[in-house]
Amino acid sequence: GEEKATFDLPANYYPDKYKSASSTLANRFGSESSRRIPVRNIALPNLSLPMELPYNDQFSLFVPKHRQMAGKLIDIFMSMRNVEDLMSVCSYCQLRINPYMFNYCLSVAILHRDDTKGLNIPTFAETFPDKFMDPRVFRKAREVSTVVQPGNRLPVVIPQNYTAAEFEPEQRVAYFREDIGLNLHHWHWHLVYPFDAADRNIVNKDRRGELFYYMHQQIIARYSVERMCNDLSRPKRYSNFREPIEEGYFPKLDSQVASRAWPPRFAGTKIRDLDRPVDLIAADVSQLETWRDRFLQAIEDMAVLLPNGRKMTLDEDTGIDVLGNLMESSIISRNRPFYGDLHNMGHVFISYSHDPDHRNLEQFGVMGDSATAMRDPVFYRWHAYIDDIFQLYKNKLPPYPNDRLDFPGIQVLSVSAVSGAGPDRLLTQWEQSTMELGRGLDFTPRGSVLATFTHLQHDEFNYIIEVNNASGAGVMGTVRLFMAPVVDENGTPLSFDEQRKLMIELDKFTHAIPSGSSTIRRSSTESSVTIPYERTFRSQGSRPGDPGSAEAAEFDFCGCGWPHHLLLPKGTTRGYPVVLFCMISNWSDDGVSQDLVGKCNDAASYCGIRDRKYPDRRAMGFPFDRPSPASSLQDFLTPNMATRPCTIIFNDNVRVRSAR
Ligand code: CUO
Repeated sequence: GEEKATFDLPANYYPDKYKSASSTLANRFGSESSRRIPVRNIALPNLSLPMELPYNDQFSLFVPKHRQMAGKLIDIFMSMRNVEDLMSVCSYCQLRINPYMFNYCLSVAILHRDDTKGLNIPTFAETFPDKFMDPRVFRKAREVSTVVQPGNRLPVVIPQNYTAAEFEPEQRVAYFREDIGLNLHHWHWHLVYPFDAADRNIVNKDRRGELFYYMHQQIIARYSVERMCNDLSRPKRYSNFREPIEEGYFPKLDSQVASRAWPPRFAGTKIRDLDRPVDLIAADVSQLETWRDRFLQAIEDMAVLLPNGRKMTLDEDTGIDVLGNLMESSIISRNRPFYGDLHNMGHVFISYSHDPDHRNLEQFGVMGDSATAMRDPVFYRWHAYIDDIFQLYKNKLPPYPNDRLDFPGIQVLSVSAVSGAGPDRLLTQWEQSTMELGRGLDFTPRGSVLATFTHLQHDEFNYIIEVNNASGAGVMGTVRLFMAPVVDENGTPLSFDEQRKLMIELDKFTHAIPSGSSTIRRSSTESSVTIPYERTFRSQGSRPGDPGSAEAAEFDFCGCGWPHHLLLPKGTTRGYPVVLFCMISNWSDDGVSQDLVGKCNDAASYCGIRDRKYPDRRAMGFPFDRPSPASSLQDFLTPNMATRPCTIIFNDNVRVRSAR
């Protein structure tokens, strides 16, 4: 069962407006509470900067002023001498600081402090379910929780496809864009990689800029394949900032904190110059163009301008990391004044396009928040453009020579994917799952309220890889598994250059390869890209928030990882043709020797490893990150690679996920 704790606050911790009610507030959950925790009265740090954000406003990581305020609050949380002091300052903040900013900064601090790594806080989807689902759910949940006793409550059903009509073509991929697990992954990713903090170690993580490029490149590749399975073309990059944005988006989300509906963007909206004194934003569209031109110039010159006027070469090992850091524009950008804030401000311009001068007193749209941005079709158009800029740089690198691809002595004889339906037939369908809503509902009586929702799922499968090792000794290899479509939107075979950019990573792992012939078996559930379903959601099988349980803490802070239920694209009912690719590279050229015990290390491909180096020395996306003279995938293969045509067959039925 769930234990409730009450915090006993020093009287001066209550904001003035609550002072007279402080005893009532303290007792709000008193009757259910089994534990009272005294909060130490400490000398409070200066919180005036983070308190400038109004309590009921939205909070955006992409808005420069918000980023600064959050940076300050993270510093405060990081600098508390111990957990008791951190708890004191948090109790003080909780009724004063904007809840979204508070939650973000505290999560960053807990993730990065040595003394809080096992601390339990609820998952984000449970704390702020309003960022992830149809608000009608909350009304129903309120009815259920008021009228029905816990234990007899039926789950509330979150409808599928509630944001647009079926005749809107973009709606065919709404199941992907609006997937709760996918948006949680993106929020967690930006939590693990914050933009701003006085402690540079929090920001300056190993190959952070490159991972920004690669994780978002993979989002675009995966979304493109998802679209192609649904008879849509790949996303059109948003490159002309003066052109109307064709796609509209009506989010149908309510903010419980702001008591407002998230604003929509009408089809055909243009971004316009921003002048919003409340958010301390004044910026012209031409600013984006200036920054963009500077990026293009840097790639043209293969060198970036430093603040001291010198040029720094973009080399083939670190160039992508430097560019990624300039683009993401965290505090480790090499020259923020000159290359500016292109990626973040793109989010900002788009998210305020419905009210650029605040005349309608509207807050930003979903593109302004990393927890909601992936819902909007324009997210993928913006990031397709960002990716294009990175590809311009990659196109200037020489193709990998064969000796950097090959692994002498190692031959991959075959690869296949075997599911219950037989070899090379992969199955997908809808699945209905259940999650806990109780924590995020801001009304009493409390208690468990379950909600069911429907998402894509696949049948698990195994990779079978036949290897011959003629080197005469056992060796260590890195097995790299990718998948890509074989034909374009018109059914024409894809050129290798198009196909390599659509390669989605499925798994990557180190493997000992004995001398002679051997077989590698690997389950799809072990993917280095994904986190298990149970970690993305606390489903009914797990107990939400058992206080202090290490398991619960793992849920919270290893939340970064592609949701496993989206490992495979949807496919089609007739069967969608893809190619499975396997490469075994030489571990002595890729491996990183480091201790990985208990470090959230099972979704490293897109998320890295907490407090550790990225566990692969090769360029992210290797071997497909560079152009190649090969005209086809077959043409590209060296003996340590193999491919296999596969089919993804979608069954348009809903399976109910059984409780565990
Ligand atoms: Cu993740 Cu634009 O960086 O959203």
